[in-house]
Amino acid sequence: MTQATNVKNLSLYHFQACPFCARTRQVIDLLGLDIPKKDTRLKPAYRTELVQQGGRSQVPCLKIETLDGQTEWLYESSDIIKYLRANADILSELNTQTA
Ligand SMILES: N[C@@H](CCC(=O)N[C@@H](CS)C(=O)NCC(=O)O)C(=O)O
Repeated sequence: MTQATNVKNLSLYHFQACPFCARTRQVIDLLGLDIPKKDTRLKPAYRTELVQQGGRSQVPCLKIETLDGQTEWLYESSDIIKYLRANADILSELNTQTA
């Protein structure tokens, strides 16, 4: 798992009606994290990106880009939530980009 201190940018692939996405968005809000969200139903190009680069169309998926140019695609809401909760202090310092 990517060290939070090595994270450059995060984004969440999701869609509104997905309950697992809703749970993940709720935790992001509770933790006060500013993570750009990419709705794969509103913008099919995001779904294509997710499938081609992440390997699966399943949402939610957290895209983790690192300072050394690597990208990790973290699937499963429980794993995403666990990662965000464990690293919230460090991740809240991130200068996130707009989706
Ligand atoms: N166990 C997964 C379930 C996620 C899931 O079932 N997502 C659905 C939407 S609610 C999905 O992406 N379905 C489309 C697909 O798998 O391609 C989680 O907790 O994240």
